[in-house]
Formats: sequence, structure tokens, C-alpha cells
Amino acid sequence: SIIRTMARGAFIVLEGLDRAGKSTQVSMIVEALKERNVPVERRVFPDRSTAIGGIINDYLAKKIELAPEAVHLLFSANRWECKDGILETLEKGTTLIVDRYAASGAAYSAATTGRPLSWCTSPDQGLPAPDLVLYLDVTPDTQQQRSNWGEERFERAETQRKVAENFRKLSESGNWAFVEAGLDKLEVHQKLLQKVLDLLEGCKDKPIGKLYE
Ligand code: FDM
Ligand code: MG
Repeated sequence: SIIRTMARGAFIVLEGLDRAGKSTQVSMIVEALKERNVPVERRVFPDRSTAIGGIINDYLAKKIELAPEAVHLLFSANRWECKDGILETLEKGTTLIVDRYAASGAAYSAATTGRPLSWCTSPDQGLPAPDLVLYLDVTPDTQQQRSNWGEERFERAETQRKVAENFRKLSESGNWAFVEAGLDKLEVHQKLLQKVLDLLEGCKDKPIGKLYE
């Protein structure tokens, strides 16, 4: 077996409904870690830069129609095609801050296909598991006040309500922390950063887990 000579990076995911502020907070965490000389990279799912991601993008932008189950599998395939890249990054000691991942996959698809969460989580089984999921908890009022609300598919109050319920169920397994998203963005940042810093030391010697196993 390979002797690990270097600490691995942490795998941290930000989750939440649309307009919860995930992208802004990912940027702020990445900047804060860089200032502390922590090797860090960001990723976003869906990764719209790949061929599969291009189809997902056209679907979300309402340019094409697809069966919701087929889209679900594309979202999962989009994570699988990034699996080796994620592991390489973590193994070289770089921490990953990721904007959405498998929980979004299951929470949105269970809402849009009507299929059980267990059906929705199964294609992701075996993917690298996050060390920590930071959930940005946003209210419908805050969502609707934020810019460009309602443009993409799934940005409807009823869908979002179901997705939120699914996120709560998913949070019962794995390491999740909830942070109120309606606060001032610096306040949200400070809460998130504290949780990230608390985690960093602790996961260095732990093997990277596998989702739903
Ligand atoms: N989404 C995202 C899914 O439905 N499944 C997934 O696996 C992922 C990663 O895609 F509505 C949805 C969530 C959201 C849309 O994401 C695009 P952004 O973060 O809003 O761009
Ligand atoms: Mg969105």
C-alpha cells in the first residue's frame, strides 16, 4: 500500500436552495483560506464546462426538454466525470470548496421526479463523500428579493419548498452544519469560515469517505 507522506485536503460542500448565497460564500471562503496560506481550489456543480454539463445547462436554461429521470442521471454523471479530478486535488493536499454536490442532486430530483430519495441517491453511491456540508438556510422571502429570481428551471416556490424538505432529510446522515443565509454576508462568512477552520486540522489523517456506503 501507498504510504501517505502528505496530509490530504478537506472536501467541503456548500448546499442550499437557489439564491441562498452559495457562490458568494464559496468565493469568500476561498479568499480567506488563501490569505491563511491554505492550498485551496473551488469547484461548482453542475460543471457546465463539460459535454454533459453543456446538456444540463441547456436544460436548466429551458432550451431543451428532457425526462427528469434522464436529467438526474446526467447530473450524477457530471459528478462521476469529475471524480478523479476531485480525488487528485484532495490527495495533493489541496482543500476543495464546492458549490453544490450530491445533496443537490438528490434533493432537486426527488422534488421534480416524485421518486423516493433512495432512488435519487443511488447513482451517486460510491462518489467521494464530503467531510462537511455547509447548508445555507434561506427563506422564500429572501430568495425572491435576490436578483434574477425565477429565470432558470426549478426556481419556483413550490419546487423550492419540496427541495428544502429533502435537504432536511438528507442532512440526517453525514456531517452537516446549518447557517442562516439571510444575515449580512460578512456575518454568514464568519460563521462558515469558523466551521471550515475547525474542520481543517481534523480530517488530515482520515481517509476520504464514499457517499452512501
Ligand atoms: N441541480 C444541481 C440539480 O437539480 N441537480 C444537481 O445534481 C445539481 C448539482 O441545478 F436549480 C440544480 C440546482 C439548481 C440548478 O444550479 C443549477 P445553480 O447552483 O443554481 O447554478
Ligand atoms: Mg440557480
